[in-house]
Parts: sequence; structure tokens; C-alpha cells
Amino acid sequence: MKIGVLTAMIFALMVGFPIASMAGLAPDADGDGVPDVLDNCDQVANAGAAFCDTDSDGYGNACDGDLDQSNSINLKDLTAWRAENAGGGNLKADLDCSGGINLKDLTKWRSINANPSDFSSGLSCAGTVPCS
Ligand SMILES: [Ca+2]
Ligand SMILES: [Ca+2]
Ligand SMILES: [Ca+2]
Ligand SMILES: [Ca+2]
Repeated sequence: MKIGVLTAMIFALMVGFPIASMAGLAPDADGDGVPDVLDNCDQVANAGAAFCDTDSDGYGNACDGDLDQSNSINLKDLTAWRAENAGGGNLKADLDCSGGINLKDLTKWRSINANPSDFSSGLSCAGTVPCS
């Protein structure tokens, strides 16, 4: 039994330690598993389906509260959100990438509006359309 535990510890040191070291080489500020340089919302956890970027500007919907493309987030964007919600717009207002626009998206927009630093992308092409 003792040999088994020792073997497991050696294995962990040989395999686990290098993996942990490599993880340290790729910063992931929001901890969503997507390295900052590949993350279209590097301050907001949005891995998986929520990684969508409807307008292809390099800012994922999860952090792209700039619905009128003015490069800032303000009440004009809230007006744009309401217009999309009322008129079934192009789903840019679908901040959680659920496929529809509802009050959850409004809650997310308010969060981005209150925390402007969330409107951030790690992609070098962010701000240009299409960013790919
Ligand atoms: Ca990330
Ligand atoms: Ca993210
Ligand atoms: Ca976007
Ligand atoms: Ca705006």
C-alpha cells in the first residue's frame, strides 16, 4: 500500500506539476478556461455557448453592451436594447447567447453598464468587423 501511495505521488509530481506550470503560462483573467489572448470577453466568464459574438466585432455578446456601436456604453445602448427586445432585432441584445432576448439579457447589460471594464476583449482584432 505504501509503495502504491508513493508511486501515485511520484506520478503526480511528474505529470501534474508540469501541467500546472503550463497553465501559468497562459493568463486567464476571468478563469473561464479560455486564455486571455483567445477570449472575446477576457473579463467575463463566457466559455461554451455564451462565447457568441453576433456582430463579429471581437467583443463577445457577454461583454458587448455597446449595442449602437459607438464604442462606449451608455443610455443610448439601453434604448437600442429595448428596441431589439420589442422588435426582435438581430440578437445582438442576446447577451447570454440563449437564442432569444429577455430580462436576463437586460440584467447582464446593466451589469456591464455598471462595470465598464467588463467591456473588454483579449482578441487583437477586437473593434474591427469581422474580427476573426
Ligand atoms: Ca478567459
Ligand atoms: Ca471570457
Ligand atoms: Ca460583439
Ligand atoms: Ca454605445
